[in-house]
Amino acid sequence: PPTIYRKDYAAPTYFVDTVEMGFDLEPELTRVATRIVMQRNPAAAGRDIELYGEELELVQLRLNGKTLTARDYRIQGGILRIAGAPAKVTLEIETTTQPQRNTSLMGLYVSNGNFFTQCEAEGFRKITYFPDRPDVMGKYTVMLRADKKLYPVLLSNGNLIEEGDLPGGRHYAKWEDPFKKPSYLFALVAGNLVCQEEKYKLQSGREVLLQVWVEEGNLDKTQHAMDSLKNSIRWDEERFGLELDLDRFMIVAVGDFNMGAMENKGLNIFNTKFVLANPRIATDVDYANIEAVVGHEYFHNWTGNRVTCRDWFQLSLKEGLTVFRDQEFSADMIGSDSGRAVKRIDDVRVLRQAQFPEDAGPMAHPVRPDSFVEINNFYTVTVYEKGAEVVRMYQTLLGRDGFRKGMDLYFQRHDGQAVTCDDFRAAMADAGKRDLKQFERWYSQAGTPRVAASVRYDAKAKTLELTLEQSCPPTPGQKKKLPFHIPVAVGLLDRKGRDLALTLAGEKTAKSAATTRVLELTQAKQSFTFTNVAEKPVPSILRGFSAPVALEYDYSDAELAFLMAHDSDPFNRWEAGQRLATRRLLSLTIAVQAARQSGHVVSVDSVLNSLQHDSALTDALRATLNDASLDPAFRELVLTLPSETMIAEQMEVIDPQAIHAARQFLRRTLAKELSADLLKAYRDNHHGGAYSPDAASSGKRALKNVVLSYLAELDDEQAHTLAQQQCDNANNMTDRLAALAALANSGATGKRKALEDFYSEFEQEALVIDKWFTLQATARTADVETVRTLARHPAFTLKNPNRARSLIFSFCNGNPSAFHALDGSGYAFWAEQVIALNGSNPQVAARLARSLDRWRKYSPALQERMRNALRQVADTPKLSRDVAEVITKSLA
Ligand code: BAL
Ligand code: ZN
Repeated sequence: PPTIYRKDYAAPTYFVDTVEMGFDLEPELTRVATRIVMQRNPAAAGRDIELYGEELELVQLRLNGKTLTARDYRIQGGILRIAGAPAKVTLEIETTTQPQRNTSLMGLYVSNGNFFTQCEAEGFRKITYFPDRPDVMGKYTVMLRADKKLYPVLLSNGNLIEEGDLPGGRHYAKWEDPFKKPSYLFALVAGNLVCQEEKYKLQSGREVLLQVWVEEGNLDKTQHAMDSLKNSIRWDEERFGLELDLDRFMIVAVGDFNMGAMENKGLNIFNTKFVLANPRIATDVDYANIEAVVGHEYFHNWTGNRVTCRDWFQLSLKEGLTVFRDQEFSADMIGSDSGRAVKRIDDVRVLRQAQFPEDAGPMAHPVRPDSFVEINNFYTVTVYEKGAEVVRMYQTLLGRDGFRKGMDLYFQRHDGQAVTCDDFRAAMADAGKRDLKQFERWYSQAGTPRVAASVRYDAKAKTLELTLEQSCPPTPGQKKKLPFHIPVAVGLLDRKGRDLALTLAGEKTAKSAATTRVLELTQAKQSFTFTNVAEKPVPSILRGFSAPVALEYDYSDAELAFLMAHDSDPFNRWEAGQRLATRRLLSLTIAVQAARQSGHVVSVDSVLNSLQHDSALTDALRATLNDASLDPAFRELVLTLPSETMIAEQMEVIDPQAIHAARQFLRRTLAKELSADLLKAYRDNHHGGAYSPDAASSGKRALKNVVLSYLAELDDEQAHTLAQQQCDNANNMTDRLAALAALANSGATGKRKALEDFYSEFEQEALVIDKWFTLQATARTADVETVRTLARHPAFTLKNPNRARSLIFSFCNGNPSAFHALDGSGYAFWAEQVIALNGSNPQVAARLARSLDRWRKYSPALQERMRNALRQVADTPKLSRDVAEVITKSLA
């Protein structure tokens, strides 16, 4: 399949004014009649009309009233071209599609008997022939016709302008979207659905109708999504002055969905996972995710819909920006400073866990990619999460008010347009009167920059010189990197752990100088001198994670423990603990490897136990655990050791089993050493009473449940009893699931029964059964045979993306020591699943295909087995473009 390059961008040959569509909805064969009024782009005179179409039956094509025959157009490589058309054109196109047979979940498809669409990025071309590209925007009127009994609800974008009955038990609804939009924002829903609705008054006084549509039986799970929607509307008014521009805003939940949700204009379609919640079925994390995703899709109404992308290389223009907005929304909804910090740490954890590895692997790409084979493969953590970090850096550099001015200017300039990342950067630079030329490299260069920091204290001169040196490893197609423009937030702590007031050389000493300064690193190597530094301080660098870089600084264990105890910046306080734990985990991993190599007959544990005891980490964790002045949610984060994936990223050659053994050993050791403190923390944070998902309550539950997971490491009667009691008495899914996980990872006698009871109780709740599969796929005792057995369970199906993710993805990505079994059985299983998914749903298949993309980081023996599995997939006939791109790049 061909590669598409950003540099080849050409404006469309024709622009669209209006689009009228008529759908006769039938699951087997849906007829779509489309009338498009178009005008030639004056800059593209003499060029063909270009319409994209995939898997369509073309029934009829008329141009300005005249039926075209096969001689009047060409269809090649998914593009229908008409040469010699006049400047003003009305095209009438009749196509048919087969929604029931559409397992790709792109275009028009059927899920549980209802019709849904997904058009981003290039799904509209599976509905009709169309200039299906984001820089072609038109005004849509849509007529839906369907059987009234089977499909009583007919929805599309914008406003309902007409509805009524038709002969033969059918009915119709006509929708008109007052705003012009690109085709990727088109949507329709038809089916047997019910809604929770509310009138909501905007700040301007205008009243709008909000609806959350679900299948009957789920109406008791919509309140949180509705609340989140109202909060989102209010937040965007307050923080960015952006008002909902429609009279009606709808969210529809669907059980079969490739992504999390989709921001179709006025008709957001959501994966049920990000809509449905009540205490019985949803965890605290689910509640938080629903709020974030509802916010995210709503915020797209301005950042994405009103101002959209010129081409798909600019995807981060809307995604990075909208993720940043949803992160800020969630942080503001928590409200407290400590809550904001917890949210920040969570977001950075995701970035490091998923994006840093992507940046270091064969699929590494810039936030604004230069090329792709299949755009679906570029809905990545780099475009989304690193993109959000790039947007956050504007705010760090310009300040909150400066950033707002930049946003205002962006909308002033580009409302109603399809634009580029450069346009956004220009708005920020112009509004802030800043030179942001070099900042462009965050968009064009892939890879995670390293920043190495060192300090020199001059006691006599009372100065501290901080030297920052940046570099960026090579990535595919980019050998050499130029320096980035990096905001580095810095603080200095005195001996007592207090922040020093900071003055840079050349500045006048202010009485109340700031204690955190944002230094701008723009050169490969740069030094900054702080004056009036009375004693040698401990530096706190990259506060709040002010840039998406890997910071290297040679802290001693004592300094890290000191920062853990004192840093006023909660992010760096947490970070110090993570550094300390990583250090310990890496040395334990090496010890495991050494023990293995020396052919020790004794257990690995006894070798580790004989290592010199290092109490720095234990003492620091104990202090944090017992510090009641700290937010429980923050304490939970500190107590959570870096994941196996995070440790793997620190190793030259990844050894999944050694990492696992080391981490488990450390968890067990900590559980033993801290058992009394853990038990106390469990009791202090264990409350009965009604469930509420608010940040304070969920923080307590998080702390209690991480404590339970430590206690469960002891695998003794006390731990089993605690877990069993919590499992039996829980009044919410967070506590229930945490207890079940503790049991499942233990030798408790009640473990089998607890899993069976859970299944029978929630058999009808698909989202809970997903959790049941995930829990077992990631359990410590799980191996590939466990997962194969579960895959034969009657409730398992590869056809439903959530279910496939719950078992297969969870095992391949979330259980590294079992997945990377030395005999290669995990890889053989992976290949089977990728191949099976490739036939039904290429987009989901390609996601799974990425589980092996870091294969070169493993031992030669594992590499060989992974390469074989990759080749097996590569050699599969009829490989989709999606999977082929991932596999080709992995093997390159
Ligand atoms: N635009 C695709 C789904 C999302 O990012 O909201
Ligand atoms: Zn988005």
